[in-house]
Amino acid sequence: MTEDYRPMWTDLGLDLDAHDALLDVLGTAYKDIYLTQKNRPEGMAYFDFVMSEVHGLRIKELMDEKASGRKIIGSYCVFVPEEIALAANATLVGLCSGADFAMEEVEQLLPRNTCALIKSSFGFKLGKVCPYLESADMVVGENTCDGKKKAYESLGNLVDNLYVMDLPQMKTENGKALLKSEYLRFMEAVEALTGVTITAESLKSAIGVVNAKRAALHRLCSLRKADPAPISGLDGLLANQVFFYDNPARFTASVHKICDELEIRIQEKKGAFPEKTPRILIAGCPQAVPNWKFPMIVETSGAVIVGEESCVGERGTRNLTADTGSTVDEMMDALVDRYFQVDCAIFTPNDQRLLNIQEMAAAYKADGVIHYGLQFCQPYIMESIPVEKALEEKDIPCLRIETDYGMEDMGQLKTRVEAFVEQLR
Ligand code: BJ8
Repeated sequence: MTEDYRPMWTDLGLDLDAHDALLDVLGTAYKDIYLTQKNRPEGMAYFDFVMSEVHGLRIKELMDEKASGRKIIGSYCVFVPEEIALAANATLVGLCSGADFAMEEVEQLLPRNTCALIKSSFGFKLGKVCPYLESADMVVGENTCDGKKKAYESLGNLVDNLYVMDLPQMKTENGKALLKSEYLRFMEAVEALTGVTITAESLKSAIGVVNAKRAALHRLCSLRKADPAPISGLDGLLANQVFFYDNPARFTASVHKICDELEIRIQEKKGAFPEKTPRILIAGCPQAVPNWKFPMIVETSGAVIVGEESCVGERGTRNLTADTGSTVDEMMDALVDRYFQVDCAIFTPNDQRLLNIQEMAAAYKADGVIHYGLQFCQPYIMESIPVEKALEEKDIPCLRIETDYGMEDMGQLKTRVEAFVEQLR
């Protein structure tokens, strides 16, 4: 890190010893997993820098924003619209949930058979190691899966600024009406928090900013369709992870910069892996920072990941919001239309997700799909069976795996992935 941020972390109430230990593990993992990759695009240096400063400079920026009167809103789900936060002069950040921490304390509040992502969000709070959570003026929980829904009841006892958003479970007109009323309620809560009234102008501009961010990732995704893949899956995932933390305009510019470089690499047939390397699409649960375990296994087993059907990936960024509305209400409808298309497995039925996976597998010329399920995640594990069937119909091999954030199953996973990759050759 470029500076001594310890006074800032102390002010935020972090446990400095625990936080040092976390940064130590994170730094080593990043070095071992990311910096040992070969043939990386030069533009990844920006993302390396962001990661090295993810608890440092970026937090300092957020603290400076707070000092100037801006509010910070933390979120655990892609259903929380960043556009509404930005339109009210607030900043939305993703909250840490990608590593095990303080598990003994966590398991006093949550059953052991809770998914790693939920346990992690509690661990970062109980261990006092997430500066994003501690700097947030509002923490948004959402009624998605049962695990999260019930966990927020307990999280409400740990944070005093939890706001819970209800979400539909069915893609019906009633479901859409619920989403709209919840987005309007969220808008009011954000306005109350910031003291800023959202106007047609501010909402339009916010939609533009978030659309630009997503469009930059669309460009990156489409470049990953090339063979040889110009960028590794690990690096592609990293860009998708940084999406949740970085300053939006800077993120957009940095992604375009790397895309310019990738276009040249494609022309020169320069890849992160050789041409004809088996291509894998990952589908399933989100992989939040610093959950790099599974892509690392895949990409050290002779395959390259060319896309992520995940909320930290295409499910989260797939659609843009129409920016043709001229009133706040019209634009809120446009936001509802956009977010209502997110094909999270909490919806029933969720056939569109199967079609999206089939389409993605074809578009990315994937030789196989690996369905990534976090242990105890009922919605995605249940859906992995229809996903496998839908892929069978298209003659696309599918491997379903279940894992967590621990390292105990690394050997077993590697053996299964290697066998799968061998089958794709
Ligand atoms: S829109 S995927 S970010 S809810 S892994 S906590 S589903 S038991 S994360 Fe998600 Fe929003 Fe849906 Fe996306 Fe539950 Fe499963 Fe755990 Fe999960």
